[in-house]
Amino acid sequence: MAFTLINARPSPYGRKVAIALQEKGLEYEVVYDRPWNEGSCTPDYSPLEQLPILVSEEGEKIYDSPYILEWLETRFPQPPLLPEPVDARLEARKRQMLGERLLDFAGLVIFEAQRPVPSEPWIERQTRKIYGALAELERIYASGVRPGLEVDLGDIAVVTTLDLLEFVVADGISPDVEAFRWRGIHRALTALVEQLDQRASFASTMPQHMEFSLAETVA
Ligand SMILES: N[C@@H](CCC(=O)N[C@@H](CS)C(=O)NCC(=O)O)C(=O)O
Repeated sequence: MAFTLINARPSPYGRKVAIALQEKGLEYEVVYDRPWNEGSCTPDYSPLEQLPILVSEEGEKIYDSPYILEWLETRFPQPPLLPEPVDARLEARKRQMLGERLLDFAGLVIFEAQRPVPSEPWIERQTRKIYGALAELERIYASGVRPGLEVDLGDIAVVTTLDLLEFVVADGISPDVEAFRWRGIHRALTALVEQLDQRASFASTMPQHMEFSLAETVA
């Protein structure tokens, strides 16, 4: 079965899906779109008007990255990206949730910074959550609870988010936000990223530059 993944080159949400597809040995082609700009094809595929969207060979349109990951895990359980035992499964899900919410809060800060007059209290509020999520993920990974799988959905969500925090600053999408820094500060997270980014599914899907204007979306 060949899938089509509608994605944007820098998107950490789409990267999670691409990694899961590769880990499961599923064939896919990528169509790149700019969901923020006029002429985007994204609204044709999702009422939520957001990437990523996975289109099956039969034409089923699957959207929202946590749901796409759930869909893939349910339809293609082998090789598993979640451990079978209930406690380990919930633990991996917790890391996935923390990685995904961390990304959401970073997104709020990035978009707020694009506004003509950013709200400092709003940025401070989201920044506290970013520090909190990073500290909690560091605590979890440093405690060595990671289960037997080589990679799981928790790892995928956490590593794609951490890479994105660096990428948005390096690519000029975001100002240099102190709260986005984690490499060398959180040692367990640094070791995790250094290890997994060498894996083929991660190395081949690193975020890449794409021309678009976020400022236009909030002006
Ligand atoms: N909860 C969604 C968020 C996806 C998301 O924010 N995608 C961005 C591209 S990276 C997008 O399509 N933004 C357009 C918009 O929100 O209008 C998911 O996990 O798939």
